[in-house]
Amino acid sequence: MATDPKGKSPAAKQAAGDASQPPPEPQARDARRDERIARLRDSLARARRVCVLTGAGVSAESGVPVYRGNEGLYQAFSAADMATPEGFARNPEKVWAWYIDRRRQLLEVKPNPGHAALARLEQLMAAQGRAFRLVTQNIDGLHQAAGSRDPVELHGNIWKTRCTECGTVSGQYGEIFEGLPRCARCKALCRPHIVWFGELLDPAVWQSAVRAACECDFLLSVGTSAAVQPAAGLIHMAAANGALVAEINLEETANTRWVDLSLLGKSGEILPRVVE
Ligand code: BV8
Ligand code: ZN
Repeated sequence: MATDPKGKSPAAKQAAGDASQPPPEPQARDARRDERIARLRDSLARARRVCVLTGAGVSAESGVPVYRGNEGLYQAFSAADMATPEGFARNPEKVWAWYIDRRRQLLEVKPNPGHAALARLEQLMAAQGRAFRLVTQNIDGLHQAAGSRDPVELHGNIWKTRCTECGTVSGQYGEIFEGLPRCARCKALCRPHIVWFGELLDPAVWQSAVRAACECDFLLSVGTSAAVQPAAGLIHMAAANGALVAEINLEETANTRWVDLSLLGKSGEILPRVVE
């Protein structure tokens, strides 16, 4: 009898919502969703140490494009050209123009109820003396704009730049400029302070994410395809350390079949109902 990372039986898979079953009637579907939202709320209420991992999906309802899928950024732009050190070396003007464009778009958007619910959950848990850590793959800064204090930004932040020579990090929200930015200290070329493909994450940042995932007793994955390493590995680390794992995502991911609780839908609609 086939099992998966959590050693689940077919019956357990059924309970967690196995995709091979015909889709239930709308009412039945909503009833199942309500029941799952209640289970997620209860599990969160019982958890002592919570880690939330977010991806681009949590910002989608704010109008920020996700990366993959038909509407994804990587449909229109090649990650190899725009999100690798080699691409930047080949054509820094093109890469900066792309990031400045994305900055301009971000000036037009606001955090959505999903971001707000996670900020509220952080405050609620702090008030109850329970541990909470938000770890994000997003570079858009919308968690902070919603009031989340100090999320772990695994892949950097679009409003920051870094000197390619002396490594000085600078920049702040709202900065828009033409051409290539130069380092205030050594006048060398600056690059976006973002982790590109083929680049290691900042060791201190990664260490705090690993600690949050390995020490939590409940990990909630929200709006990520879990397609990018090492970030996606955090979900497995939490499971391997005995944590309950839940997922909120618009569509199925590689983890949907094994997590303890899967809620398919929009995080901006589901999270506010989970964090009341
Ligand atoms: C590294 C910054 C060591 C740029 C990003 C082969 C196998 C395994 C790994 C590798 C491999 N080859 C290379 C690797 C390593 C590579 C990797 O994982 N590649 C993948 C693609 C296979 N990883 C790296 O390179 C990392 N570094 O490993 O260093 C090393 C060194 C050398 C060689 C090997 C290893 C660095 C990774 C960081 C790259 N930088 N972004 C920028 O943003 O411009 S990653 C990029 O993808 C984003 O940061 C993003 O966060 C990340 C993950 O994407 P998601 O956030 O999940 O977004 P996605 O669009 O995929 O999914 C959104 C989901 O939301 C969807 O499922 C959708 O259904 C859902 N959704 C949509 N709307 C909603 C919603 N959900 C809820 N509500 C909604 N409303
Ligand atoms: Zn410098």
